[in-house]
Amino acid sequence: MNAEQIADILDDMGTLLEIRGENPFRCRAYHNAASSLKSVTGNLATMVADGTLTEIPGIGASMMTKIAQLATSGQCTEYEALKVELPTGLLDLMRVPGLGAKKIKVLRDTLNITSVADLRKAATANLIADIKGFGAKTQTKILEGLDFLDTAGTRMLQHTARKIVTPILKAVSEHPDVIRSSLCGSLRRRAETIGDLDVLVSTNHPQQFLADMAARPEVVQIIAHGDTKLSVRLNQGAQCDIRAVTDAQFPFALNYFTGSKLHNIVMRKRAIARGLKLSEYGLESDDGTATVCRDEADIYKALGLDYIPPELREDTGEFALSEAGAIPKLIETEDLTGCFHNHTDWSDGDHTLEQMAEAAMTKGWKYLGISDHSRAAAYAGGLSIEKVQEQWAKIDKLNESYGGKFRIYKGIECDILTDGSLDYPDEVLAGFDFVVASIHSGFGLDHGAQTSRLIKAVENRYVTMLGHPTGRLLLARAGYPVDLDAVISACARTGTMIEINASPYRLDLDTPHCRLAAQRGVMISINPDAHAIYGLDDVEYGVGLARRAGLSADQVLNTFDDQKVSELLNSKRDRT
Ligand code: DGT
Ligand code: CA
Ligand code: CA
Ligand code: ZN
Repeated sequence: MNAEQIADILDDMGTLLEIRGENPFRCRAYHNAASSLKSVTGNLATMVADGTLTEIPGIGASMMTKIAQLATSGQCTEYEALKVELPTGLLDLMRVPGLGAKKIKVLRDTLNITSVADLRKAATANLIADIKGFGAKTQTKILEGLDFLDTAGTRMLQHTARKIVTPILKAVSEHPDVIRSSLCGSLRRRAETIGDLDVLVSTNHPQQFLADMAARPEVVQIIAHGDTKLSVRLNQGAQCDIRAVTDAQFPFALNYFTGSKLHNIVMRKRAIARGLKLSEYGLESDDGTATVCRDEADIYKALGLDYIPPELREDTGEFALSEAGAIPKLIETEDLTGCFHNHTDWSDGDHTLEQMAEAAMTKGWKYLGISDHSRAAAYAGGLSIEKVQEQWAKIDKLNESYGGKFRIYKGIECDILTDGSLDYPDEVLAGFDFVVASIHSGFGLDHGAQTSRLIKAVENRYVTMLGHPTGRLLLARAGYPVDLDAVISACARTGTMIEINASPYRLDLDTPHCRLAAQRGVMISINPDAHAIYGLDDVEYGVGLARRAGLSADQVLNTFDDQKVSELLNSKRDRT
């Protein structure tokens, strides 16, 4: 077993002991050892053999014995005993948002709940509300948490979906019988998470084409195989629907299968209002006359509308905009001139300042904003004040060497401490070109406290932008409870920008709040939160979210030229 696997088991042991009601210090020892183990850089086997592992804080002699057992045999006596005593279904309960070891202990002691299935049964039967210290509100929270887990189990992140569908799209576009082809569904709309994959082609030989697709090596299982539709399972259990239509039908099918469902319903109603019938096959009047449409734009035109880009098709106001001729010119990846919030090997990134800058130059960017972690984020190699100053000197040197052709902006991803203060004093913050303020701890604060904490941080004049404002991890962790509306107002009032954290694991801000922020005049920054050079490509997902929120380039910081970007970075701190 490697260090990471062992750390996970130690964490599980700590949790199981907590659920058993063990002394908190003893439980914490396991969690501490686990987190120390995760930062071990040397060879674990050697460190176990020569005993140097015990020199690491949090790992004593008895902990090392357990680690040694796990490292060599993948088992450890105490863990095996714990698993016999406590059903491991209890550990699954830790994944339900809002439940921790303490609550799980109570659930087990009072209702003998030892699995997610038990929990669902009890919550549905209204039994949780009566437990002392729980109540109806907690029960509702638990039911919501269970729903969250359900969706998380059946949906994919965008980058996973893209990776799985890419070989299929390639095969489709290279197939000799295919006339036109396109991705459809939620992935074409660049939705934050994806249920299944949808692919459409036009061809004169649908049956031959679908038979060829069914025989592809990527296909793991055939779910349904008809004359015009094939449903298959691909890698990682992802479902893919492939449909074949005639080329005359293609625009209608493309529009229908792109969705969303709610958008389609409005489209059909608009057709009816004009005495027409819209389906995935065509647009017909009552007497059977077909309206010819060569592409999707023609369909929108026939219904009295300007073209609506796929990212806006959610029935969240796009029809009113389209009718008024006010669909914005949405931002594109090519509009980006650089980006902020990137990590290097000074904290927890993989690559050096030089390598990151070079990768940005290769993309044709004019600047790169570096923001390693601040000192409170010790687990991620957060920088001491001395280190910060050292990095500034290094960046100055590099910038000099670029001779004005490229610029590294000095920044930091500064932790917002529990009380809303920042992780460095203002004198230090003032030395950065920009400060991204983020929450990485204290997720447990209640709604009110979390909101005041964020607003207090936003009020600091050196905070240029707010980082991953909801703290959500898509399909893994809901955001912390916070009044984002109030936080966005505070940003608008203080001239603080907000990032779209473009990591496909986060996409944070979410779409509706991004739209709201932009409407209130808050400048948005599309930040990849790159921890390696290839992470810079994640800006693509941020652009997708910005488009869904209806943003044009002038609402996004990193689309301006270097001089304007500098001005915008300084505008808040220059206010009197
Ligand atoms: P997903 O797969 O859950 O991420 O979301 P979608 O939007 O890709 O949904 P999917 O794959 O079930 O269907 C693809 C599109 O087909 C959907 O966006 C709209 C259209 N569609 C499917 N079922 C219906 C329906 O019952 N009514 C209407 N109006 N459209 C539908
Ligand atoms: Ca789909
Ligand atoms: Ca589908
Ligand atoms: Zn962060």
